[in-house]
Amino acid sequence: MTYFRKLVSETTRLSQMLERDDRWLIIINADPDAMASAMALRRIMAHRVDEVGIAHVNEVKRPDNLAMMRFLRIPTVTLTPELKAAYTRFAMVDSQPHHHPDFKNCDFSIVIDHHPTHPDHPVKAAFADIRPDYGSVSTILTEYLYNLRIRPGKLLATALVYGIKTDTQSFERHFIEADVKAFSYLTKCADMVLMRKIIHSEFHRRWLKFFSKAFRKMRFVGTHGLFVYMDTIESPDILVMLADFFTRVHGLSWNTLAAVVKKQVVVIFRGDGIGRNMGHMAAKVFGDIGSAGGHRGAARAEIELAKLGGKPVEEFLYKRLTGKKLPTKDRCPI
Ligand SMILES: [Mn+2]
Repeated sequence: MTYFRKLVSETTRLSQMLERDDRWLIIINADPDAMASAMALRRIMAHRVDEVGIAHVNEVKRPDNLAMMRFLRIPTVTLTPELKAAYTRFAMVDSQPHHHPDFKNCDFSIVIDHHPTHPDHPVKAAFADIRPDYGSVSTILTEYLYNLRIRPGKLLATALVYGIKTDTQSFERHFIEADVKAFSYLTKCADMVLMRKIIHSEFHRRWLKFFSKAFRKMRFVGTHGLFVYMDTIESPDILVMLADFFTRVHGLSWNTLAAVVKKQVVVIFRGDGIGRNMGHMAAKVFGDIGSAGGHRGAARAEIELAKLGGKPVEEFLYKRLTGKKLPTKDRCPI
């Protein structure tokens, strides 16, 4: 057993906690890493205890997360007091008890996580394995499976690969060698067709109408910029989704998507990280009138609609962004 680190004492202690009559509930804040890790822990517990359930405290909305639940058959359900009452023991993966108000009033016996610990909130679980250096909890659970000589089935392996991939942003964000090893080990058992299906589930059908509107209303700014005003919408998530989409267009180096959301003018900035600094741009253009700032590649501004004094929003934003008057649509280069 040389491929992954040895976990003799951990797996022994973990196994000792699993008793025949117990009904375990694994509680998560559902994202790909949490769901994959919960599936792996459930696999470890299966056949050793009476029952294992998975419950999440958040609303799962992202299309890739929903695709993952559907195609990899992840049986997670919304946590309710009634559901909780049906279980005798509680475990948590990819979180710590102080991370979410709905985790409170729950006595966790197992916590496996990779977020940094907080001195004010020590984790008191009987079994706690917290490794902030790891890129994903999916990696930690892969090591547990390996040490317990459990070969992950196709769906579990695919889930763990996707967990590692999302948490490390395909190894663009922090990771350690164990994450790479787990990824390479798991891809041998994973289903890459399902994986692609999940990765490519980026948009909801109900979002398509926003694309058609954005394409109609887009205005190029200079040679590499794009500005789109989306009128009034219900959620800034739509702007983020569109702005992220436009970053994938070759020849555009930055874009700005704006709309009125609940009496606030919300402006989302996305840049390629090479040219203009979006954080500086947001602060410079809107810092005097609202909250504005962010990073080199992504920024945001929010301005109270009332501060515009009834001025047409699109004209106001365009003038601020370009210093020029809003051209009539037929004159506007698209
Ligand atoms: Mn994670």
